[in-house]
Amino acid sequence: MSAQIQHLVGGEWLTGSGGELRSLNPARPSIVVAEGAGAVVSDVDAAVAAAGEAFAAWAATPIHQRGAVLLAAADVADRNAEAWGLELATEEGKTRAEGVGEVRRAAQILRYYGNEGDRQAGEIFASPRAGEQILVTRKPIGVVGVITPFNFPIAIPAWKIAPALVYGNAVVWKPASTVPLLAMRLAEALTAAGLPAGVLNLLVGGSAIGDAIVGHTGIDAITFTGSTGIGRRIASAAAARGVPVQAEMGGKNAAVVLDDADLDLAVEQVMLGAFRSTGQKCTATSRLIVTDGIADRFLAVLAERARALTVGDPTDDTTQMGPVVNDSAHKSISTGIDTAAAQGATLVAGGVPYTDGPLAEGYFIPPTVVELNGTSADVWTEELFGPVLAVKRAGDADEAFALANDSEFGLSAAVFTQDVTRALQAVDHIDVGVLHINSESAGADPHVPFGGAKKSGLGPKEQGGAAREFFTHTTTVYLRGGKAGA
Ligand code: UN1
Repeated sequence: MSAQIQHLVGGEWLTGSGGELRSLNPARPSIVVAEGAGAVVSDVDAAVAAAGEAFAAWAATPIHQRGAVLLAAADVADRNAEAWGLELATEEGKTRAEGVGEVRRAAQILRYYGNEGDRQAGEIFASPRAGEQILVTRKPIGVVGVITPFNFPIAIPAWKIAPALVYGNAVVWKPASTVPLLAMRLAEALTAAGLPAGVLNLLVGGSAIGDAIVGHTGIDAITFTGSTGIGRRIASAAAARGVPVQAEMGGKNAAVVLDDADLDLAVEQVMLGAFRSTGQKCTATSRLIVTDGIADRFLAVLAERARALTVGDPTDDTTQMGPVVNDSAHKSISTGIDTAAAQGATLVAGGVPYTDGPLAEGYFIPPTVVELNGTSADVWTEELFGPVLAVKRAGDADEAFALANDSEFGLSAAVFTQDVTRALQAVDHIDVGVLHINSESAGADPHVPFGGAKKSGLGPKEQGGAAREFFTHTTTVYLRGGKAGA
């Protein structure tokens, strides 16, 4: 039986009055995971009003108390990790193990921000005037619009909503309409943990709801993760209203494998980077640059591993890679592979659609590796957001680093070498927000900054101490005693 989609406004769970929404199981699209009516634009007014009303009392609540709510929500998420992880796999398509891991990761993020009160420390400056000190205090911004993607249906919302809340903001949240069930689970965890009514409002719906949030005069800041096209649209609408934006957008992340790399380690990590979560991560490895001395051996082993990957229903524990999220993703990725072939790319592995059996019924794409021999192809520049890896060879490390930078994006990269000099050159030369030396391009710890360089990101970074830059503003206080001449 499918779950009922509901919206959370002012502490009440409501049935929507908009168009019918359904999240389908991408491995078996005849199965409906959650269904119900979507939100309508007037719900945005109600949600923003509820958030505005709840804001003052929440902002005035001591940060340790706000954190205690997040800590309790982390416990709820951990207690439900197995059940919600299975739902996540069923709704989004990543494997059950990854789904359970993601729910636990959301709990870890909630816990990290739950302890934020203990880390708050301010700044005091010397004053050029006698009897005065200058201090800097932090305040919440107000009502934050949160717009999240399908690919981490609980972890990305947690890493936006947890800092928003702990710093005293109220939230109006629109998740991707492909993953409403997991959004409801996070909202449930927070309400069960005692979050006051109206502090978090959840509206499930399509782009009209997102646009209404972005354009609403009661929204004081917007945090977004998703495609570059939508991110730029949000950023320009927000700029017109003078509203700050934090946008995490596309990636075309390179793995660079140099001649001296440990081949087994590099193959294993490139496989994880390219194919875990079916390549549906903004941090996934979608480009591979391999230097000539190791290229033939590396590509032979990589092709063999890619072909041997067990693709199937994500709830089956032998499955290593599930489907992509929905029909339109399946179509656009398949078209991307066909275009690559038409533009002269050579198929190294995969690339041939499944035509019968359960893999043809679901939104499955084979793990695909294509090599570009001196050709330029869209698969090198455009994010397909699926299990497709485009390969180029390089004569030496300098050329390899230059190819890694050959993208308008700059989210993450991975470099495989055992030569510390080369590793340090990579740090200097590769222009990305997140660089992994000898590990895959995806992955992010909650206590360190996350976000991209170049066209991958806009505004302050996420996670760790960086999140405070976005979710608070400062008041600089010139503090003097009140007695004349004292
Ligand atoms: C990760 O690499 O584990 O949308 C997290 C995304 C990123 C998060 C990546 N914002 O894929």
